[in-house]
Amino acid sequence: MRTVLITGASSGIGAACAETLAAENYRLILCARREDRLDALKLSILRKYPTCEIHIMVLDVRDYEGTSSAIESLPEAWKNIDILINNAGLSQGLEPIQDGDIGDWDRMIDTNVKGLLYVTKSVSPLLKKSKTPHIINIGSIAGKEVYPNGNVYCATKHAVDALNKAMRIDLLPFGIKVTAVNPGMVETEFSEVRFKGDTEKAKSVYMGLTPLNGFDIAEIISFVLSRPTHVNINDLLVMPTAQANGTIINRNS
Ligand code: NDP
Ligand code: 8X3
Repeated sequence: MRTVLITGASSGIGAACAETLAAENYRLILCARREDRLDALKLSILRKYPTCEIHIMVLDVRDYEGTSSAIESLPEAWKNIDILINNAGLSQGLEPIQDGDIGDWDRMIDTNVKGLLYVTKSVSPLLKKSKTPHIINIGSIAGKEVYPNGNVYCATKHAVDALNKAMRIDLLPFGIKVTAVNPGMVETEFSEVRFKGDTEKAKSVYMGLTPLNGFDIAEIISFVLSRPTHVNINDLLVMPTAQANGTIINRNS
């Protein structure tokens, strides 16, 4: 039975990964800041899969001390982590650079880049002990292209793209697989967070098309994790059929 640590498990892609991997008999360490959400997710997974083993870890990935000590002080039975899904992330605002908000920039850089590094540094010593170690980094089409007003969010996801490649080099001697899964538009709480609770604006992002949902991404991650030991999927870009690239979208589909 493999143990997977998922950051950003309280919502969207992370929560869908938790449910999908529970169905496949993985042991789950679920991390996020919102404890009530993690508790509710744990209960709902246990209702469906009563034998699933779940450990909840409340953490803010921007806090290196908190993150590293939470991982160091995991109960012994939960230290055998095989898989890390670096999924926690967010976008804040959608303005041109000259009008950008410094607080928004800091939150994106601190979460998407520094947070991902802090978690990876803290979990790597445990992954090195696994027979099937694997890191999955959730990047984005925003890490492959830059779109208008996406500036800092795109920069953070380009950094994830670079770190994904860097991890594959640095962790090669330890046999740790490293995969980037880069989605296009996925309907989650992402746009609500980007537009700071403006649900109407968030909904309009997905108007006239069928976006991906969290389970579309979770199923792909499950496939990536199911490859034999000698096979690694390095980098994967997945879009809704109605989305050609970062900006060209068919809203009559
Ligand atoms: P959601 O907003 O639904 O989920 C984001 C998750 O990240 C939440 O569980 C949130 O938990 C967690 N999170 C945010 N900040 C922190 C923090 N400081 N510490 C710990 N956890 C944090 O969005 P998605 O599921 O869509 O996003 C997941 C990932 O997918 C992100 O990296 C995003 O950039 C990426 N992505 C999303 C796309 C989309 O269109 N939705 C497309 C491409 C990539 P909590 O608030 O409880 O801490
Ligand atoms: C999230 C999707 O299109 O806003 O990474 O970049 S997008």
